[in-house]
Amino acid sequence: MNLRDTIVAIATPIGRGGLGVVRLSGDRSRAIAERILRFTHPPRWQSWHSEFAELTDAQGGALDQVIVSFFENPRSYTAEDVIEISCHGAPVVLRYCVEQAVAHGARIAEPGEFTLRAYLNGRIDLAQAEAVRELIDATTLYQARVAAQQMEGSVSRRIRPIKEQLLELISLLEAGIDFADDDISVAPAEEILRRLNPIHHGIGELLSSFSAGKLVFQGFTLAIAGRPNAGKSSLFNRLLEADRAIVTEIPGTTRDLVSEAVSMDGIPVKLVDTAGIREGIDRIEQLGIDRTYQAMADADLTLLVCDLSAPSSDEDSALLEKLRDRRPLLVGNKSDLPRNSAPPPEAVIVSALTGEGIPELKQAILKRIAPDGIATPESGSITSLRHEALLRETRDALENARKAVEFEIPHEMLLLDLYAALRPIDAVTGATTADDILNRIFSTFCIGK
Ligand SMILES: Nc1nc2c(ncn2[C@@H]2O[C@H](COP(=O)(O)OP(=O)(O)OP(=O)(O)O)[C@@H](O)[C@H]2O)c(=O)[nH]1
Ligand SMILES: [Mg+2]
Repeated sequence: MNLRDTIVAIATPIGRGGLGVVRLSGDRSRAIAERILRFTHPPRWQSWHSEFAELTDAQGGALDQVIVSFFENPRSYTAEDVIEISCHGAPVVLRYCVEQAVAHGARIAEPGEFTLRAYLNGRIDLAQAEAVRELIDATTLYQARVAAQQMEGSVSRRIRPIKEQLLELISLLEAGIDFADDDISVAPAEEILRRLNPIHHGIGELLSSFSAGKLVFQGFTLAIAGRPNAGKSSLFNRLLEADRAIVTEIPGTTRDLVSEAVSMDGIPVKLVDTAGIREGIDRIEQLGIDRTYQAMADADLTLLVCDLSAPSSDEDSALLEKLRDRRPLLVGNKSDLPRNSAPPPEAVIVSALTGEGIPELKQAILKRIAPDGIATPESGSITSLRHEALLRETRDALENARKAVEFEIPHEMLLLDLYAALRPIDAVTGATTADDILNRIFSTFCIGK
C-alpha cells in the first residue's frame, strides 16, 4: 500500500440515496477533481468551502450536478488535502466518478485507509481510530456517545498519565543501573513499590471499566421463564413495546423460543421469551421446555415470572428451587388482579397488562447486570477486546515486576518486566504498533472510511 498515492472511494453506503459522496485524499486531489469535473469558473480551492460543478461523460455531456468541498491539509479528516464530491446518490454515477478519478491518477482506497492515514499522519491515535469504527457500527445512541468520546480521546487521556508514571520508573531504574558501579542505589525497593502501585492500580481500574464498557457495546441476553400462563409473553411484549409474541389464556401457548433486540437505557438487550415449564405434556411442548432450559443457560440473566393472581403452587416453589443457582430475578406478575399468593420478598411486582412496575423492573434488571453502574460516555471506559487483552498483558507484567522487587531480583531483570508492561500500553494508542497489527485493525473498516 503506497501511502503517497491519492486515494478515492465512495464514502456513503452502497445503494440509492438523495446524495452520494465520493472522497479523495492526497496531494493530487485538487488536480484530479479539476480533470474529472467541469467548474463554471476556475475553482478557488478555499479550504472548508464548497464549489458547484458538473460531472460530465466522455462526450462532455452533463451527468450530474455536484458540490465539491475542499479541506486543505492538515485541517482535514486525513490531515492531507481532502475533496468530497457530493453527487446525487445514483450508484452508476458514483461508480463513474470513481472510475474517472482512477483514470486520472487516483488509486481506490483500501478498507479503512482514510482513517489509517489520519492515524499515520498523527491526527488521531489508534484508540481514537478504532472509535471511528465503533461509532459507525453503533446500534444505540448511547453507544454512539461513548464512541464519540473515545474518538475525542477519552481512553487515551486515561492511559497517558499511567504511561508517564511507568516511563518515569523505567528511566529511574535505567539511571540506577548506570550508577551501579559507584555503589549508589538510586532506587530502593520501597521507592520502586511506591511508584509501581499507582501504575498497577490505574491499569486495574481501566480493566475493570471493561465490564461496563463491554456492556454498552455487546449488551446482554435476558431470558423470561416461568410456569405456563404466568404472563411471560405478555411481559416480553411489554418490554419490547410491540405485540410480538402470541398471548392467549391457554397454558402452553409459547412453544418455541422467541427473541428480539431492544435497547434498555441505551444498552442493547436480547430478550428471549420461552415455553412455560411444566411436567407431563405432549412431545412438542417438552421440546420447547428443553429449549427454555437452554435459553436460561445461555442468558446473562433470567427473569422468573410467577402469577400473583393464582394460588401459589408447589410447582412454583419447585421451579424456584431448581433455578436458585442461576440467581434469577423474581417477578410477580398480574398485580392488577386480586392477589392469591404472596410473592417472595425480593420479587419485583409488575403488571404486564397495565405496565405498572415496568420501569422499576428495568432498573432492577440493569442493577443486576451492572451493579457498579453503566459506563458514562465521559468516563473513558475501554470497550474493545483488543484493548482489554493488551491491558491484561500490562497488568501481568506489572505483577511480575512487583514480584521481582520483592525477591530482590536485579534491576536489569525488573526492567524487562517494566518494558513488557509498557509495550501493550503503547499498542493501545499505537505508539509502537507493528504494521501487521495496523493492517488487521484497519481492514475491519469499510471502504471509504
Ligand atoms: N390481568 C392480567 N392478565 C395478564 C397479565 N399478564 C398476562 N395476562 C394474561 O394471562 C394470560 C397468559 O399470558 P401469556 O403472556 O400468554 O402467558 P405465558 O406465560 O407466555 O404463557 P405460556 O406461553 O403458555 O407459557 C393471557 O390471557 C394474558 O392476557 C397481567 O399483568 N394482568
Ligand atoms: Mg407465552
